[in-house]
Amino acid sequence: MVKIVAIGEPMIELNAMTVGKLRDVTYFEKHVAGAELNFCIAAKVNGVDCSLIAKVGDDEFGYNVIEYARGKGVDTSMVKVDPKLPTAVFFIQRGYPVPMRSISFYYRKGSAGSSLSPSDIDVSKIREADLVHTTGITLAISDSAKEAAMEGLRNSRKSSLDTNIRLKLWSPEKARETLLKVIPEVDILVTDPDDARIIGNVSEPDEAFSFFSKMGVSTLVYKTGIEGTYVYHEGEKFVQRGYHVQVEDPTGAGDSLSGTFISLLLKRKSVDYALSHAVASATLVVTTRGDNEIIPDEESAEKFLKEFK
Ligand code: KDG
Repeated sequence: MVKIVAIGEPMIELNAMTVGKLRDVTYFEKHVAGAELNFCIAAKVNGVDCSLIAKVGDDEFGYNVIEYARGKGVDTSMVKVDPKLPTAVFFIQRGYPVPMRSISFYYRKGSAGSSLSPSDIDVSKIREADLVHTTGITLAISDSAKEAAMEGLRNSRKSSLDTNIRLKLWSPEKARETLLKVIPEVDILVTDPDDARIIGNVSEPDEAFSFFSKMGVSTLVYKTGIEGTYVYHEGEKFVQRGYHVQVEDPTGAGDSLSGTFISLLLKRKSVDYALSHAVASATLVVTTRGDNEIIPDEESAEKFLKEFK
């Protein structure tokens, strides 16, 4: 069976039940999230084994993360429990100031997850995996987490990185400087026009591919939202348009897209098949609160695609 290892911080998400300013929200709904865990769940739903390398606190939220991830079939044997530091939490403000968009507010400084370091990386497990995945979030949360991610990428047989630049975690300059160093280690790059502008001052899909392929990226997944997702792979270009649906909360959609696409590609499905399923998955994720509960398996994605033709 195909096997992925993902490196990054899982968190507890407290999602506003109502739209508007967070200060006016009374009720929050708890979910388990974090970009790399979302990716792992998308992989597992699509029939690919995924192990998460991470740290959580010795607290209720830490055990919540572990039990939830396990329940979704993610291998948590490399998730360590830190005796002193807390599990990170973030809140989601929805629909304000831009309708149908969400904003994350992090409570993660000094968290167990951000204390991840190269000593938490089991290199033998990394070498056994078909693919190692991480994101710009792990590169941003601390120097030790960045080094851990680098250790994983350097020792991988194949790797993927979602740039996922979160400007609450680092400046555009720091993001650019770091990603320019890390991207040459990566085989599959997932990014979007906002991030590509920060990294290489490029935004058009072909221009972005030309920029990143010169850095050694062999496959580019370029998400432009409803306009479409572009994939450049083995000398060919593929496009899948997005679908208009009612947006509840877009958080996590990008992770379900990349997790689904990369897993199906590793399962040797065609690019068209993997991409259409990835966009179906991301489309469903935006219709709900929570980052990963609604991710469809292959059969359900097929039903979606039949209906939306
Ligand atoms: O991509 C979704 C993530 O942004 C969300 O789950 C929280 O990992 C997270 C982060 O750092 O923003």
